[in-house]
Amino acid sequence: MSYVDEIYAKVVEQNPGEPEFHQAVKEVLDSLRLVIDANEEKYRSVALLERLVETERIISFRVPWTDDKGQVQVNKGYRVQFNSAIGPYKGGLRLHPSVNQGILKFLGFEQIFKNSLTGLPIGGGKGGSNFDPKGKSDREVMAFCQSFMTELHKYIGADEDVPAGDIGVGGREIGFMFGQYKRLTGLYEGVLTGKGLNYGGSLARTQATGYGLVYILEEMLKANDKELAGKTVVISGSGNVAIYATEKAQQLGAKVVALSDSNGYVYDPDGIQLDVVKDIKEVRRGRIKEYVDAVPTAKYTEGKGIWTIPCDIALPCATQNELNLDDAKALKANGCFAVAEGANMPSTREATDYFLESGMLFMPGKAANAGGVATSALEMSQNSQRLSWTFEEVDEKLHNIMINIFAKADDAAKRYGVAGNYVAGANIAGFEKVADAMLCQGIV
Ligand code: NDP
Ligand code: 2IT
Repeated sequence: MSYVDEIYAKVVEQNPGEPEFHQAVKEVLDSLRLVIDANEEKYRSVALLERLVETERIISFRVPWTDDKGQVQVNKGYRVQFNSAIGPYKGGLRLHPSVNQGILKFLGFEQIFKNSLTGLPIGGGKGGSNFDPKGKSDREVMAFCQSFMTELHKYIGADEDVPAGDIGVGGREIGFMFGQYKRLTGLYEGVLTGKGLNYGGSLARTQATGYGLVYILEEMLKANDKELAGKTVVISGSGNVAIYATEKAQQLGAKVVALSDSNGYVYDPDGIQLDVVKDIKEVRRGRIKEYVDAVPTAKYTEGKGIWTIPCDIALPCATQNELNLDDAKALKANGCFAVAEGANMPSTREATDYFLESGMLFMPGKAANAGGVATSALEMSQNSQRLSWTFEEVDEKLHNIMINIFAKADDAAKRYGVAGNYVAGANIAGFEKVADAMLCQGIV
């Protein structure tokens, strides 16, 4: 059995009941086959792959908090510290009822390669809780965040592990967590990113993931003699990533015609009015179906089905495995020619394979959504310097980082004879730096 197949079999056997983690490992290992076969002896002798797929540490803890009725509630909290070969652990916190250890391991594993691709000194981590922020009062969210941080603060720090936002964690939650960290430790340091602008946050961090996604999409289109202006775009989700992907796509002359949430999707053939969406989602924390109250010419459909809307470009920006093989076929049949993933692993393996085999342009999440964590690393730099850069400075750095990520993925794919396969290219380029650092640092 090849080294890759051996390791994958072990991962499945030793991590039961964690299908998303298996899926993420399989996708990465499959595309590293050529690199690993070429270095098999070297890697085997130091158990490089065995170490790569094993978390350095997982912290798992209870999070008790009191709801508005005075009832005590208990959630599960986690921090997965996956790999620190190239820098302190870095990655978001997810608050969603679906969160479990396997999902956080898949996200932490992806984060290792994504963070490496940014070119910045950040290792891979992820955390979160099965707490559901939906329908909770601000006080309940604060009570949860304070309790979560009361345990988590023992394991994080500006040079150790720097969490940030992800699904269900935005500026409000980061604020509550930062306040509690400061109160418990007495330290005013860059221990979290995505902070508010008046207490150490970075300009352009809010926009970064969505903007970065569109910047790398532009690079992929340019390299394939296509352009974004005038194209019709469908974007799933209507959270942080989806909103700012819409904003940048619109600024660059594309027409975004659909957005969704976990209940359903809106189709606006005249082009989504983003101020309406921002008011619903960022101000009122409402549902996407409210869009049609403000724009009656748009249509709301309950349930899944967003990928049946005809478009040139699709940007899945909601959650893992939201786009399956049937969706991929529907996109292609309707003329879609490019897909870039704002979310982490939104396409199933079958959908990804279909995109590649049918000749569509496809940019995987670990390259396409890396602008968020890259800008988090820029926030860390500003915190260390005790300086703030302008929006334009940060945005320009972000833009260059995305251009570089495209170049790295493109180059690695070409070096290994799979030109245009940016899945392989991103995995290989991300892996090379981490593997090299692990080899240099000995058996740790
Ligand atoms: P938000 O919480 O701001 O928004 C998430 C959006 O996705 C909401 O519209 C939500 O709908 C929808 N969604 C979430 N879970 C599901 C589900 N199980 N089924 C259907 N829809 C769902 O999160 P973000 O925008 O920050 O994150 C979106 C994706 O991008 C995630 O995969 C995240 O890991 C990834 N990402 C985020 C980064 C960031 O900087 N924020 C950076 C890189 C990647 P509803 O409100 O109904 O739940
Ligand atoms: O998936 C991700 O890259 C994020 N949620 C952002 C992580 C970060 O540290 O900014």
